[in-house]
Amino acid sequence: SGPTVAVVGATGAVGVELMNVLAGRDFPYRSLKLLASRRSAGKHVLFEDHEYVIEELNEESFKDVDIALFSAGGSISKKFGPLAAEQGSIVIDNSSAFRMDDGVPLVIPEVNVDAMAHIKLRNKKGALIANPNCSTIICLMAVTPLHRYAKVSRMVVSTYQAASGAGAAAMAELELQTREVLEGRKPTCNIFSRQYAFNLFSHNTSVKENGYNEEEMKMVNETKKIWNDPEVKVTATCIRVPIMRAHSESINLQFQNPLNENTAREILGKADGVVVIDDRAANNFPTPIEVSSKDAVAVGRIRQDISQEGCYGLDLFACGDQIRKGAALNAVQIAEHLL
Ligand code: 2RA
Repeated sequence: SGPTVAVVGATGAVGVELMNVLAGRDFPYRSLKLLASRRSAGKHVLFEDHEYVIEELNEESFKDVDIALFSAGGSISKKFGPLAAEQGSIVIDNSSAFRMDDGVPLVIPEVNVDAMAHIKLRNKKGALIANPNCSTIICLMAVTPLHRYAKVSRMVVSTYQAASGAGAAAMAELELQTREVLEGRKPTCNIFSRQYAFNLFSHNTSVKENGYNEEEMKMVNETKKIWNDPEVKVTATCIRVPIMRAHSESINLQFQNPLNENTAREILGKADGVVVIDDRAANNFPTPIEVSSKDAVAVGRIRQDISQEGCYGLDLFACGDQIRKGAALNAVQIAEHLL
């Protein structure tokens, strides 16, 4: 009796994780349809003791599909997302195609689930819901509980982003290059135009007129939309680092009301989807390896910002799995709120 679900981009890193999360959370789908490009069509996938054949995505794919989880890149979302919604599917899109469109909710369930309150399966009406960018999700999971308490007036984020954000091929290239460099061979540079192993570089998205790259402007613009606060000041520097699948973020906050570090630690300790790892004596704080393949965003290095007066500033460090909470888990949690 549950919804019919389609996964668009079923063979990609996020597509595979979407299926892991659907299974892991026992999502009550009545039937599942795996859609991908012609290249992958016909492949057999065993999932939850059932053999699926991947189907080629086309205009007819969304008939009788209640929920369509898209993670196949912006052009596929632009081409098929609205069409699926017109045919009555509720589309949860992982790409940036519709995130800033008025009327398209941009949702992190623990942060702003009210933004999608008007969309339910029982309405029998198609809709588009956008999944925020992974680095935005990880940041706002850590910061929103504090924002609700003391209202953030300015946020400065520096990210250390994993290979998975650039796809499975980037993860494979990082592994290959690491081997090549250790063996004294010239690193193979197909995905990025420079050495990635034992290196780091400014995020690979294009740099705009104002000197910010797309990834940084996503953090700025998506934060304002998700918090429904066009006045909040946000700036970001996004860096790609040689880590497999979890993003790390250094976050500096200025609040309108005072917030002391112990209260902040207490608030975060109770926040859904967040774990606090903040042991100064043991110098034990969040690491990307420890959050990989886990649901929760880990937060630590919680301390008063000594460059700000009184208790109006805080510094934090957060790590979160880019494929999971940064994409697949968040999308499935959105789907759960449609039931
Ligand atoms: C990245 N946020 O990490 C992008 C992926 N969606 O490159």
